[in-house]
Amino acid sequence: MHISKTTAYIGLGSNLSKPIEQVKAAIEVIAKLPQSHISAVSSLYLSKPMGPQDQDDYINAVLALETSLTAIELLDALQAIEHTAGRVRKDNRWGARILDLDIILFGDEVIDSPRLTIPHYGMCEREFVLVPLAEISPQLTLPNGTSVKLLSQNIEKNAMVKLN
Ligand code: PH2
Ligand code: MG
Ligand code: MG
Repeated sequence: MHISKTTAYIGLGSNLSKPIEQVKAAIEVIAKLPQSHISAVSSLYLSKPMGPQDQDDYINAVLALETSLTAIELLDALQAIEHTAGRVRKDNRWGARILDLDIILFGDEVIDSPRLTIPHYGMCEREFVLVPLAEISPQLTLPNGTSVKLLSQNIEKNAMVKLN
């Protein structure tokens, strides 16, 4: 039987406990998810913290995952990976974290549920999401038709550095 796949874009971020290693290790774990395969991985980027400034710079990246998991199944899997990496959920909005895995886009789906908002609510204001996303998928548009490349060209870069 043929099971159709959706392209999900996942944002990765870390600013604790060797962030480059955290992001690379997370990519290896995501590569082993069931019913899924990675089709593109962006460069790693070194970005200034958005939010509280008394925290270290972040390593960010975005990957494309072809998956026949549902969005909620993917969210469960990503939260399990965050947990295994040692992430403790606490009330620190925009604070330091070992590993953050966010579903940025899930095909053309628009989801507004208690656990999941897709497209990711902050993606259009974040250089560390838009630039790596446009790097791996320059033709991509949001469900409302907006060009990701145009958004990435117009966003303030905040001295973000591409590492590789
Ligand atoms: N994530 C946050 C808060 N601030 N700043 C950068 N540069 N990169 C992030 O991934 C990030 C952040 C909460 O998820
Ligand atoms: Mg996040
Ligand atoms: Mg998150």
